[in-house]
Amino acid sequence: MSYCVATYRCYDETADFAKKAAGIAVGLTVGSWTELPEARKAAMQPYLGRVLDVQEHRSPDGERYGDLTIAYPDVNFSRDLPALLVTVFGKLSMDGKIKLIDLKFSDAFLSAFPGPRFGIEGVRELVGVHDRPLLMSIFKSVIGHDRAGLVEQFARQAQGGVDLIKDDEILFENPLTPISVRVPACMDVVRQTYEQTGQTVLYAVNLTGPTSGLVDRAREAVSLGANALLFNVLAYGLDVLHELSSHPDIQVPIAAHPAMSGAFYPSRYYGIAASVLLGKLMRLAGADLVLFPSPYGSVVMPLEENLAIRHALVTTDGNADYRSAESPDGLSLRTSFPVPSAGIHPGLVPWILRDFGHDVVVNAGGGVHGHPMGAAAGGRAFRQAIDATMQGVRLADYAASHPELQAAIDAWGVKE
Ligand code: 1AE
Repeated sequence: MSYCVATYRCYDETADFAKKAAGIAVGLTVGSWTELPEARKAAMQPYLGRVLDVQEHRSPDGERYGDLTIAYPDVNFSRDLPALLVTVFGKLSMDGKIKLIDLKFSDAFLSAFPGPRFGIEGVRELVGVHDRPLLMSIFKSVIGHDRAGLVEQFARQAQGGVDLIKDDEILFENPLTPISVRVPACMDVVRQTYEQTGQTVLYAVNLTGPTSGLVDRAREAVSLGANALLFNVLAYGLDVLHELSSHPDIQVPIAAHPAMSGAFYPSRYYGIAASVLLGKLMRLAGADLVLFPSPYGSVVMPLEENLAIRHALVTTDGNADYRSAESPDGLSLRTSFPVPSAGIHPGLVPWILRDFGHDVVVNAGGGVHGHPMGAAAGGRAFRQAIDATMQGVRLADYAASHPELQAAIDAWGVKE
């Protein structure tokens, strides 16, 4: 028998957590176990959930909670994320103060998921950068721009030495710059940049529109030269990401945007932990890069949660973290690039590298475009901040001989 295993945190001042766990294990699998005759019980045994662990705790501020770990037989659900999620947290997600805080998978379940097509190493290979964190900039204020405006903004970003440029997640198919216009236009700049500087830039074009047209639109983007995609995963569903990332015609990296994830992870009492939603599930569904709010910028997530996402995205020792007990083979998925984002400026780079190491993508929109000397200087300021940090030099000292970094520090400071 093989199982996928879910752990829940349940807040309740009076509940018998062991009883609660037993109720979940039965209720989400065979249903009304206690009312069944003995013969029927025996027949249902292979489908019955098992309580693996129940731990009672009190939070530092005095609230009583239980961590309940339950194993669900693989035989109960098909090998896809919707089936797993509906099994382990379908009806239960609406049943009181309960949050899904971890998921572990059987080898049989994992075998249905090729995971990221490129992963960290593959993305590094594409941009030809192996020895430093990557830098991504974000198109900003492009709604209402025509082709010329878009190209100009793209070129300025590329001149700054960024490795990736992503569409803003709110740039949808539109009459002025649909994929058929913006991909050829921006990829021309990618080619020119390569000819002039030898640097390859990935352009993550936002794949949008009705779900039924996504594969065709992705094919169109790729046939027009797109070398990466951006995808608002949670607006569509994790399984749609899985479909795209494993599609034979879509052989480009996919950056997963976290739009709407705040509806799921921030509450102590409800939803799905960030490390599960933006970590394990994004990686399983095939995201090569995963964006999420950092602990330092304009939209914040606690550092502890950031580190848990990072761990889920980059761990290669999946034996403990990804697999359920009956699954000895562990994890063979490629890793996904962590991309802590939102309100990032050069003065935060030392913190990003301290917390994430070198396998991280530094990502900024306003921090590039809002630079006092322009967007190209904005990119350069970030590259200088990365270089300084990697050399162990204080940003303020490095800035003395790097005017772009100095201007960024004057504008936004350095986080102490
Ligand atoms: C968490 C996602 C951040 C994002 O997509 C975005 O557009 C950030 O923009 P800035 O860097 O905050 O301007």
